[in-house]
Amino acid sequence: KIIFTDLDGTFLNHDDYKYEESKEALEIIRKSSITIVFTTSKTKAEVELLQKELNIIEPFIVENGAALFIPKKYKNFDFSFLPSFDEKYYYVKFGLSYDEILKFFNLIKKEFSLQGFSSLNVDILCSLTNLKKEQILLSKQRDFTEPFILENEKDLQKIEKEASKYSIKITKGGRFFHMIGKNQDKGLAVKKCIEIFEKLEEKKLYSIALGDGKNDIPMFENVALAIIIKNHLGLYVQTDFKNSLKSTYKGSKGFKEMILKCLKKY
Ligand code: 2M8
Ligand code: MG
Ligand code: MG
Repeated sequence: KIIFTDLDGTFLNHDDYKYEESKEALEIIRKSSITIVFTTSKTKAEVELLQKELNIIEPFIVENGAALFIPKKYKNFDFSFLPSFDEKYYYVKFGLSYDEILKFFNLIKKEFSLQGFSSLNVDILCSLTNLKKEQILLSKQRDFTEPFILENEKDLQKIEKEASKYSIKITKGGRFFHMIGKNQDKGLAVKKCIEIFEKLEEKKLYSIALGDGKNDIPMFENVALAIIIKNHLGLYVQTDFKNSLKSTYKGSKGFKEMILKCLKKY
């Protein structure tokens, strides 16, 4: 088995980013030696801090499927067929570089009054997100994508049309729009990750994905079982995916509820 989970609004509560219940569920996942892959809009730096707090070393997917990072020597598999990112990780890149994204962002930001993580200051970002200053600094360490707010959501279609000329598209997280590469989404990264592990383990893996947002839909479409977590507004994201379950609770409590439900069966 392999589990992919979104962070904000799923593993972490939307409002306070707490994860007490998820930590309890994580214990069960770890006891069963199941791989858990954080699949998030967050940056590599943010995920590394969370993994450190949880005392885990696992593969992860950052910035809306922009890249998959696999720790070297993870479960003693030989990942050397993948490019090396640095001394700690192998990686697969699906997104564009942050420079390429920012070049386009800066080109259109005046016309549409866009404000992004690159230009918003730390205090404003703190109040927009409820994150602490140290956490915001990590979220500003971006490698592939730009989260932003726009004055008028009616401009979205025009922005999307412009973006497509630069191989860029727009997706939405819990609080922000995200400018990301045309060839990336959480689904493609999840698919590749499953492929890599099935090849190494020489068997089919049962895959589960948990998420609460629109950007999680491609991830749902690439796993055996999709678990839709109730979002902060009390709603479920719409998907036609047949094999799906819905949580009763939001955020971390919903994560625990559904992990208990799914892992009990095995
Ligand atoms: C951004 O992502 C969330 C994910 O749902 C959002 O769009 O609301 C990211 O930029 C991430 O790096 C950051 O930690 C998060 C904070 O809420 O916002
Ligand atoms: Mg989310
Ligand atoms: Mg997310």
